[in-house]
Formats: sequence, structure tokens, C-alpha cells
Amino acid sequence: MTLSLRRLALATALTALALPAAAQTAWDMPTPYGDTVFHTQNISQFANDVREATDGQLDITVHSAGSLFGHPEIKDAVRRGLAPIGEILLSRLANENPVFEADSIPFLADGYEDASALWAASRPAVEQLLADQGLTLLYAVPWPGQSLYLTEEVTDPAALQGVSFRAYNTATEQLANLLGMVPTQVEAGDIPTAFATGRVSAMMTSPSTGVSSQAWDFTSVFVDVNAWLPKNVVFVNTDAFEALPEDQQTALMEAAAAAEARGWEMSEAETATQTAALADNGMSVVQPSDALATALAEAGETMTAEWLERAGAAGTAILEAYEAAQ
Ligand code: PCA
Repeated sequence: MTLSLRRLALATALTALALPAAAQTAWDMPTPYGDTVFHTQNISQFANDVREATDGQLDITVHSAGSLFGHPEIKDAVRRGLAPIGEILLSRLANENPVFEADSIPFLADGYEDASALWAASRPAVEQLLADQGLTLLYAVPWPGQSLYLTEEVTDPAALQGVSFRAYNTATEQLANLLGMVPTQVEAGDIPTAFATGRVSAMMTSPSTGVSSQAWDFTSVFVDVNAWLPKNVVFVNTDAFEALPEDQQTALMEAAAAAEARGWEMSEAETATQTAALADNGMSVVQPSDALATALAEAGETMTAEWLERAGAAGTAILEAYEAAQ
């Protein structure tokens, strides 16, 4: 090798060493819900925004519908660094700490303004609990209000006794029990099969999940009770986040803030459009009878009181901050 060639080789090697930040980072992102669900569409947009803002240097691939990790595994997978980033339904963590299920108590916050105030009141505690596990919260987006799907109209709440009920977290399980129903946990993607095989015959979920599971194939009545707005959260493994160059960290945070704002708007818009889609597909959309509304409200009061007891000082602080914001 001539001297100049050797110099050139050395210069090339040094340049490569000096530019490790230019190496592309590829992140796999497990999520629980299907591609047609607005949360997933919002996440795809978030991933696009991150890719664009980092000139393709941070490349997030979304693995929807539990295809990489099942919903119950996603949080631990991200905590252990098996996946750097993920999404879950926040209240699925209720068994770890009651703070995580504040958004799943019936009628505590049953509109977007209230849900937003409740999120502002509970976000610091949620953020801290996740941080304690090496997770950094990126954003949260609510589902539209949760309403009741039945195979036939019920005006007397006594008719719910013994009905098998599809639950998706401990709060929906408790609500079913309080109304005399028999809860079974079923992931959103398994709803059609659970109804088709007779495992369940009623559920409470958003009009969005009603549409994505084609609820008109196995239920006929949508009782518009709009009782709570549970949230999905997107979070990142803190070590993986801190390993990113600073400009990519900023890009991720900015895309997250945009996804949170966009997601809340998408959710609110879905409330009307997806309820209309249920009606268009033949479901009768009805208001609850006074007796049913009373039974649900009483269950909500019981659940609020029990939650406060379980959540202790942290719960009281959240409710005080929530009330002060209203
Ligand atoms: N859809 C999810 C959670 C809440 C909702 O509206 C589900 O039914 O599993």
C-alpha cells in the first residue's frame, strides 16, 4: 500500500468511528389491537413522524394485534428490553397498583373533558410508577365511552343476572359481578369467537371495538351508557430511550406529544361515527332505562369507594387534583 492509500484507509476508518450516531436504529413495537383500530392507525402515524423527523435513523416497525407479544406480555417485554417500545391498555396493570385503573371506574369521568382532567390528575403518579420499572411514558389516548352490548333489550337490571359477560380488565370484571353477571376475560381480537362459541353473551366496550369486532353479527342492542374512557398508553424502555442520540430523543418526544393530541381528537370523532356505524349495520342504539341507569350508577359509586380504599393516599391525591381541575 502506498502511503497516500494508507492515509485514505485510515481517514475512512476514522470517519466511520466518528459517526456512530448515523447508524440506523430499528425498533420493533408490539401493540395489542388490530390495524383498523384508530389507536393502531395513530401509532402508525407516530412511527412515520419519527422516521421523517430522524431522516429514517429511528425506524419503528409496528407489530399490531398481539402478533409479536400478546397483550399480557407487552409491558414486561418492554421492561426487560425484549422490545424497546410498546402499547397496552393502562388499566391492565391494576393488579400492580390501583392508580393504573383510575380511568376504568364507571361514571367517575365519562366525557372527554373529564377524562382529560382525570388524566392530568393521574399522569404524574402513572409516570412515576412506570419510571420505577425502567419505563418512560410517551403518551396516552382514551377509547370512546364504554357502552353495553346485549343480545336483547334489557330494561330491568335483574335480567342481567347470570349473563356471561366479556371482561377486559379487573374493573370490568368487578362491574359484571356487581350487576350479577359472570365475567370472563377475552382479548379484543377474540371477541367474535367468544360470542360465536357461547362463552359470553354481553360486553361493555367502545363503539370502536364494537365496529372492529362487527358486534352486529352476535349482539343486537347497544345501550348508550358511555360510562368511562379507558386509555391506551405508549411507553419506551428508559435505557433504550437514553441510548438514542439527543436529537432522536427529542424527535420521539415531539412525535409522542403530537400523537397524544391527534389520538384524543380521533377518539372523540369516533364516538359519533362508530355509533352510527353500529346502527347502520342493524343494531338498535338505545338509551338505558331509568332502572338500568340507576343500577349502573350504583355500581360506579361502589367501585369509586372501593378504589379509594385500595388506592389509599395516592388515590385521594388523584381525586383531589381531579376535582380541583373541574
Ligand atoms: N376497547 C378495548 C378496551 C376498551 C375498548 O373500548 C377492548 O374492548 O378490549
